[in-house]
Amino acid sequence: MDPLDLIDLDRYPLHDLGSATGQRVIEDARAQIAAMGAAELSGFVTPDGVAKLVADADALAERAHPSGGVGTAYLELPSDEWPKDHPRQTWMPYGVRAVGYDVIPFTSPLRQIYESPAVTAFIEAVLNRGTIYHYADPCGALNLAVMGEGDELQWHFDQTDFVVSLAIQDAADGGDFDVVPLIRTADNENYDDVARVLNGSHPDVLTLEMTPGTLLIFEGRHSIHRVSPITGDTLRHVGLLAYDTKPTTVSSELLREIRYGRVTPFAEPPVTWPAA
Ligand SMILES: O=C(O)CCC(=O)C(=O)O
Ligand SMILES: [Fe+2]
Repeated sequence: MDPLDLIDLDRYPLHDLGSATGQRVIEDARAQIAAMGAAELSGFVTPDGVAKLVADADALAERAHPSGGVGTAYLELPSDEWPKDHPRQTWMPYGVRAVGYDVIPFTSPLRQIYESPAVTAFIEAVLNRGTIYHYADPCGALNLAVMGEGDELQWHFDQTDFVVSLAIQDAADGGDFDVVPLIRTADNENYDDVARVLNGSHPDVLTLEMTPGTLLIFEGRHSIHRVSPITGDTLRHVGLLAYDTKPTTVSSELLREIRYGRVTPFAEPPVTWPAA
């Protein structure tokens, strides 16, 4: 299968980025990122493509490793120097299940989209910050994030410059992607505003639609965001496509252990699950 068959090439001509439509799509996405730190590309995957991604995600869900507990918005252990009520000391619950790249079969349409050179070239063109590479971590390069009843992701800033996510299936209730765009800069943490987000009183929280088939190119380092708590039986499925501006970046063993429940990746995606 050609993964471009899953993409709406009339709206997003990945096979011909030099065309007028291709150039306009890139310009629009860049303008969205400049204005709000995120480009939300709805209908990137066709309805037929989404149906294939949903079937694949439902089959892959049993391979997901659950992790959960509490975390801060800064994804690190706070120093004791911060007062107890400071955003750096504010702990919030999270729960998510992750299917790692090493267990996603070669035939998976999500994997094929991620590995498509045309998809990488498109994201690279939108970001306009030089060459990007697939993240070199054997577990972290591509994830299917599966979230069900009770799962959520706490308010946080990402530690990478950008994240690309592909919305596959919505939860019945909750599971919204909430964001306060560009709330901090490299030189101004803006803790007062962050505190308002964490205590629920910030007036400018945006909820991004993320209808299935949407590709979101998101600069999460300066835009605080969360996935709201999920209720109901329908799983929320999101593909997380990781890239880096360097070709060799990998995750720490600690992160792998927590997120995937293993430090050593599978050499090849297992054919059956549990792996023999
Ligand atoms: O699941 C999502 O939509 C966002 C995930 C996210 O924020 C992250 O992995 O850092
Ligand atoms: Fe994030």
